[in-house]
Amino acid sequence: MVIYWLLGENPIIWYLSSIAFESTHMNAFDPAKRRNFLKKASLGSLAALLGTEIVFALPKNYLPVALENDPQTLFGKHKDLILRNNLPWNVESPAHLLDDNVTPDEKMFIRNNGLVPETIDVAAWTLTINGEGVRREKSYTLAELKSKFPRHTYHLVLECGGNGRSEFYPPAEGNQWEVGAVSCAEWTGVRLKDILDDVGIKSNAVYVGYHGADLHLSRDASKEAISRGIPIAKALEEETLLAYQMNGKDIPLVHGHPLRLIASGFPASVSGKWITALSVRDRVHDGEKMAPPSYSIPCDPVQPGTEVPKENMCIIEKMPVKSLITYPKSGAMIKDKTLLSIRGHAWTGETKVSKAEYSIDFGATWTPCRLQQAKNRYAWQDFEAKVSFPQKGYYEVWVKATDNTGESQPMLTPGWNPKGYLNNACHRIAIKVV
Ligand SMILES: Nc1nc2c(c(=O)[nH]1)N[C@H]1C(S)=C(S)[C@@H](COP(=O)(O)O)O[C@H]1N2
Ligand SMILES: [Mo]
Repeated sequence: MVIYWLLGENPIIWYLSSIAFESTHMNAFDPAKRRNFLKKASLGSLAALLGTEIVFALPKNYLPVALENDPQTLFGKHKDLILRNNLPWNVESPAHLLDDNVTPDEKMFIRNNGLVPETIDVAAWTLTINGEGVRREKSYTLAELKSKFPRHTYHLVLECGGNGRSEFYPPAEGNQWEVGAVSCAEWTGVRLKDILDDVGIKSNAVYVGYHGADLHLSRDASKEAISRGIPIAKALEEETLLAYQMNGKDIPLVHGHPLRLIASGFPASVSGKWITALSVRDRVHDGEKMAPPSYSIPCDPVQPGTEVPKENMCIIEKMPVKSLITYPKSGAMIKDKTLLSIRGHAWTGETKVSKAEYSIDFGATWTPCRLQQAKNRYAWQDFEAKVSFPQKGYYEVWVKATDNTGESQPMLTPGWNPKGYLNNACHRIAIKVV
């Protein structure tokens, strides 16, 4: 099937609906497609979808509520986001929807380990700072946090440690993320450092662990869904925030309303949502999913498929340099002798990205892209280039970023590890010149 794409002067003339490297999205779970389908479906097929009889006839045009629980209806997500799991909710964005410099709420991936809190009492919400490393344990209301401490705004990348997991072989269990478990939104809040100054931290403080309000999947209140943390040096960085706003508004519920830790540059699992308490620890925090193999990789490289003893695993800290081509969508076709505009973003857990290059010959030669400066540290940097092709035919456009330490992206999936973290291989898109 051919879809026509008419964007004024744009050289892209159409996209093939399925072409190499377009992911095999689970269309059966695509909310929009599902809804359209449901509108046309007979009661009999609805019953099949529900897995049970519909005893009383539904009024005309009514959909069973049970089938309305999708990320679009529940969380206002874009209809083309990809559902990876619904218990817990894990939803990915396709690369071409991440084209904005600031990721809008509706295109932002969702990663949950437990259940999204059902009700949030903003007026009664408190943040407690406790642990072996604090001088005076203290609690703050949201109003106190907002009035007592200066407000700061940064553009900050959140990338799931498992982004790109689907490429590892042998496969790693967990959400089979392709490339879209990453976002860069504008976060506003108070610096964690200012709060830690206010409570006073002792010289034994080495780590800050978070506690959130989300329930464990079992609904057992004595268990935590996740409780990770960051070394004290990371906690004291200027960009480490306790955020109460995202993109100029209250944080959406699914992204951590009313208070979220943001420690960009590390795997996003340290950026705790629905924060009720932070513990300043005198040891590496030992909360849920801190211990290997969670968010850990072999300290030394291993042969793919190796079983790695826990004591040989190291907790992931800085995320590696990476980039994403967000325009055009993979599968674009252009007319011969026209230039193709490409663009996307590059980011790193280090200080900054210094170079982005593209290749149309599978990495044999590389040409620099135009690379923007970051808005601030840990913001992604936009790149763009105008690509010319020597003749008609099938091409792949690859992009490779290099950071200020000289580290660059590998072309193949790097460093196999048991849980499939840190795949920062170059992103590539398919292009046909016709
Ligand atoms: N309280 C809490 N915080 C959490 C999580 C969670 O399950 N519960 N998931 C973490 C993980 S693994 C990721 S990748 C990010 C995802 O953030 P997002 O859903 O806002 O995109 O949140 C992190 N913070
Ligand atoms: Mo994650």
